[in-house]
Formats: sequence, C-alpha cells, structure tokens
Amino acid sequence: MNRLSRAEVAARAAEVLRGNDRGLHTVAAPRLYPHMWSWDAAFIAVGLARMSASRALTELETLFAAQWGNGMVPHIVFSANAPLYEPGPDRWASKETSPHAPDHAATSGLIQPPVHALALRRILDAARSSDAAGRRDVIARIRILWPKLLTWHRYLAEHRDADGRGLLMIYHGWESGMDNSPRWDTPYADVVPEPGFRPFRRSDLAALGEQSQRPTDADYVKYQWLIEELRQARYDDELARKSLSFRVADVFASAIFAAANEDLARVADELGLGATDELLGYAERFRRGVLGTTDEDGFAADVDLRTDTALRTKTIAGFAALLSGGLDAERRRRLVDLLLSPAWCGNPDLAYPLPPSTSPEAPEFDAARYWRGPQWPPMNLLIIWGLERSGEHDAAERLREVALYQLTDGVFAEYYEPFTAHPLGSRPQSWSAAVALDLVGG
Ligand code: 2M8
Repeated sequence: MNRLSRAEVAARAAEVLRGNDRGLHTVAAPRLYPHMWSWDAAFIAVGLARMSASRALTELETLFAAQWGNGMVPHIVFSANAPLYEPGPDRWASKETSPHAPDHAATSGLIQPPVHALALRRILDAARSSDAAGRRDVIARIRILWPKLLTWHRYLAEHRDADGRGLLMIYHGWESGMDNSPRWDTPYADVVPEPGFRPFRRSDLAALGEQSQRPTDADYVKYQWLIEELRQARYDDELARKSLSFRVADVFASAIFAAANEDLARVADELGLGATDELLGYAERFRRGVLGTTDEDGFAADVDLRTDTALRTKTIAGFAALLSGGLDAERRRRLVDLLLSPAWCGNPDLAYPLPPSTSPEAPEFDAARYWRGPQWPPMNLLIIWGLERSGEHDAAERLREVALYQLTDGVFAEYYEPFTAHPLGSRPQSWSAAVALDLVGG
C-alpha cells in the first residue's frame, strides 16, 4: 500500500474536510451521515482548528444554534436537501413533541458525549497564532458562544445526573456514540418493542452496501423503539428517567464531561468569564463518579441504572479514568500497563498497536462490526488525550505516531479492521480526517 507523508496526509485530510463542508457545517460523511452530528462536530472543529480557528468556531456555533431551550445539544442537526437518513426529522418530531426544541432547526432528541469544550479550548489555543484581527474576532465570538456551553454543561449536570452521583444517564446506546458496543448488550436485552411496532426502513445499509460492518436488524428495531419511547415521554427528562426501558450511566461520557468541565473552566479563566468554581465542581463530581466504578486496575464500568448493577465489559470505555484523571499513581500505572498489554494495544495479531473498541480477548469481540472490535480514529485521539492529561507522555507520544500512521493510507475510513488494517464503514469520514489533522499538528 502507498503511504502518504505527513504533509500529504494533512493536505488530503484538509481536502476531505473542504469536500464535506456545507458552508456553516461539515457533514459527518457525505452518504451515510449527510447531516451534522454533535460529537463529530466537536472532533471536526478540533481538526479545522489546525486550518482556521475561525472556521472551526463556526462549526460549534452552528451546532449550538440548534441547542434546545433546556440546554440540551441534540445529537443530530438535520440539513435540508440531504440524501435520505433514517430516522429523519419526521421520526423525531421534536418540534411537535417538546416545548424545548428550537423552531428554526430540525433536530433529533438525544445527546452525544460532551467533547465540545475540549474543542473550544483548542480553538482558543489556535487563535493565539492568528493575526491580531483574526484573534480578536475569534475571541469575541468565543465570548458569545461560551455561555451556551455553560448551559449545556448545566443541563447535563442537572438533568442527566439528577441524583448527583457523578455519572451521566443515557436513554439510548446512540447517546454514548458507541451504538452497538457490547457495553450495552445487557441493558438492550430488556428493550422489547411493543407488538405491532413498525420499524422504519434502514437507510444505512443502502448507503454502505455492507451489512457485516453495521449493527444487526435486531439491534436496529430496538434503537427505533427507544426513540418511540422517548417521543412518548415527550423528550421530558423527568419522565424519561423513570420510564425508558434503557437507562444506563455512561462512564466514558462522564469522564469526557469531567475533562470538558476543566477545559471550559480554563477558557473562562483565560477570558475572565466567571463560573469557574461551578465548572471545577462538576469536574470533581464526575471524576469521583468515574473513579467510583473502577476496579483494582483502574478499569471503569458503566452502570445499569434500572437494576443498579455494574456492567463490566471489556470495551475501550473501561479506560475512562485516563480522561477523568484522579487515579493514584499505582493504579494509573496498572491501567496504562493494561492498555499496552496483549488484551489491548499489545495484542500480537493487531496490525497496529492501537486500542480496539472491544478487547480481542472478550467473547463479544467482532473484528469488523462497528463498535464491537474495530479501531476508531476519534477513540485513538481521546485515549491519547487521556494519557496526556494523566501525565503519561511517552505512551501518548507512541500512540500518536501509530494513530497517524494508520491514517497515512489516505482513506479516512470511519473505522479500521484491527488485524488487517482494512478500512471499514463510511469514507471519507470527516472526523477521521479531522483527527489526522490534529495528529499531524503544527
Ligand atoms: C454513528 O451513529 C449514528 C446514530 O447516531 C448511526 O449509526 O446512524 C456512531 O458511530 C456515532 O458515534 C457517530 O457520531 C455517528 C456519525 O458519525 O454515526
């Protein structure tokens, strides 16, 4: 296979992002995901920040323009005249169903992990190397956007962690971003659609033309049914947290949230925007929440809130504590050793020593199927950031090199088969290109 140089990979990645740019937003992928996704937008902004801090900020501004009245940031913002994607705006019926949904934008009614503040901090850092006028413009716009991120964080702290345990509650596997991960197999076993429920047509299979890399039909019926349940609960958190048949504490999103609160506080501090104590308080609360689920190796667990039981699956989410921070030095060492061990990046059969989404030693591991085994570029980036935040710079640097090398195939696939390095899923996927830009740096 021909490999691109660092400069070539950056140029190709920039070209991909330009090709997927629709003016004020970037589609997650042109055919499979022809709209804006919340955490994709954050990763895309991180990549764009390497090209233009101003354009990167536009990405977040567009996403937050669709924020709901209660502070929720929807996981999809639909574009007009895009190729078919199901569930589309009619299925969600958010405007007709919730008083909080905005009038001016068609959106879904779920959330995704709150990576946005990590992106905002990187945009502010990037703005420092802009010329004076560019820097002033970006900083003025960050001042306008920042309160919206604060409202988003307040929504998550108040409505998705109502009892203050420091873990975010999700109502759907899609809210984790890791849709069909084995993390959710146990809770999904209790999701049973009503007899007579008619699922919609799957657009993903037609767009991809490959069933073995996507969730199964049985999974999809449940995904659709949960949307129906959420709609019946009128997207009301009070009702949803009592009635939904999927209610789980997502430890990985909680760790991201801990880090995001620190970054939002840092932006606030640098620009004199206030609320830093509140944000650092959330960071501490969620750090404790994550740590409370860890085992003797520092490996974290989700919690099934319907039964209050820990879900101890061997997925990448177990490394949450790298992002949240707070492990003592000995357990942090053990967690990094585990990450580099044959159960994970050190598996001798891997094409590249990068973390697979599920451990190859787990019984649920499936090398080609979506979140059940493949390696995902944005996950590599999160683990790298986690290692950096934890002061594990050598391990971070090694992973950074390999993660970039994987992307020098120039395909920017959505995910990669871990043993063959075969590009899988949609391509070119915007977040993979964005991750490449960030890894190249500069
Ligand atoms: C995937 O999720 C969407 C539903 O939200 C789908 O399968 O249609 C996930 O990989 C998710 O993490 C990602 O944000 C989204 C767009 O890339 O695709």
